[in-house]
Amino acid sequence: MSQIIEVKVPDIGQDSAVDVIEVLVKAGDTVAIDDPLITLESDKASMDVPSPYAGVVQSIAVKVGDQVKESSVILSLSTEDAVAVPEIPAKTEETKKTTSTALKPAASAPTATSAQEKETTADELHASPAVRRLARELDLNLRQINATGPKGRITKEDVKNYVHARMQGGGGGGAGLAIAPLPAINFSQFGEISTEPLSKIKKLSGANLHRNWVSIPHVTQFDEADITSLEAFRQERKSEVEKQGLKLTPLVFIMKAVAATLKKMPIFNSSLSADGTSLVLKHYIHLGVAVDTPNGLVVPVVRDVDKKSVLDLAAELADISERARNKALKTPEMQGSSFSISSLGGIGGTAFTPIINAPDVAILGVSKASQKPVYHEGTFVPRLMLPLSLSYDHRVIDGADGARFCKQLVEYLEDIRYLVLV
Ligand code: CAO
Repeated sequence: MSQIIEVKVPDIGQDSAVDVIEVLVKAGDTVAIDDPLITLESDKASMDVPSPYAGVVQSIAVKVGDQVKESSVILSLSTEDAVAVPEIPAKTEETKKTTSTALKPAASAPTATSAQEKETTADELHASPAVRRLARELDLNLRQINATGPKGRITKEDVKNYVHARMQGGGGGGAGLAIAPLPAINFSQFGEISTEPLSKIKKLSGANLHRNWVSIPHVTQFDEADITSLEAFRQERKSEVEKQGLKLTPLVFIMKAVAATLKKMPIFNSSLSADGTSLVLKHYIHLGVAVDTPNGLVVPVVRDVDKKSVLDLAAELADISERARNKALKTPEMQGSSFSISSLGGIGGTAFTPIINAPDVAILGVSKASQKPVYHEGTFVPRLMLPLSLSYDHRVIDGADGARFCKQLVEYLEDIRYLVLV
């Protein structure tokens, strides 16, 4: 008959509370006797607490950051035959500071484990015995794994992320390139540190950005557009548009001008086929617009930009950026872009090199417009100049076309009346 049993912290060889630094199981997991449940850490050592029973985890009573002592409840387990095994001591990983009296040694840890742990400890890597075991089973070198746990500790999640990145062709080795992996460094040796996990968005976009950066030969073309008259028009219309609850920023005009330029130069609105032998030209203009959110960068897509008015675009931009920041975008809303724009113009900067949002073949970076002296008919006149940075895939687009695209875009921005002719 099954029964519910509370699993408690065993004798850890000290009276003071220690930190829970990793919870290795979740409700619903099936565990065998001796499977590690949580990892504890004192000032001097870390240790896994193994399961004294086989069963299914019902609920977890601790979380990372909690402090526990001997007899604190860790979790409840439903077991079929709750034959109590003699208390299994926590398995210790000695750290640099460990003294012989610190914590109870790992009675059941095999000698090979201890030898391996000593070797990596000497290299200042921090990982629980369970994580070390997992890395050994997968034949991974802990030194290549990025540590995100407290005090520079490599967690089980770090090992999983590393394997995931390797399977996608990224990770420590650099997408099949002969690049030396970054060493794992224990930064606490240089001063106080704290560690925060990356947000889910950052982990996802990071992997994509890395892939795009190393796999696409980027060239960035810089240019600037005189938007003095565009800005005068925008200021003129701004308050009236605001009465309709809309915000008229330079970006919506830039989107229209980009759409018109893409119509003239459709190669910028294409994707390279998967085998790299042909171009897929898109007969729609869907623009990905990078939005800065507290959780990281997201790129929602504004569809059919060429068919929408500036006011439609202002409304849609406000809606998607608001929903992006509230994590309310649906996955299809972030798919299908044919070209992207990353605007840092509301923040500042004079130029930057945006990373292409594959499978697009180009992305436009927009920086902050500023007043500059421009030489005109024998004299310097103040003009509002908008810096543009176009990154393109050099496998698809030649340098001359990169320069032509910018020239055309500048022409549209300098006299937006042309946009009505497109
Ligand atoms: N030059 C000068 N001023 C500019 C400008 C530019 N290029 N672009 C915007 N501004 C002004 C706007 O007019 C507005 O001022 P007013 O209220 O006085 O008109 C102010 O800057 C703020 O604009 P905004 O940023 O709120 O609006 P936007 O339409 O320009 O941009 C959005 C919307 C969602 C793109 C933006 O908020 C954003 O998230 N940008 C960051 C994108 C990003 O992170 N890119 C990097 C990706 S790579 O890591």
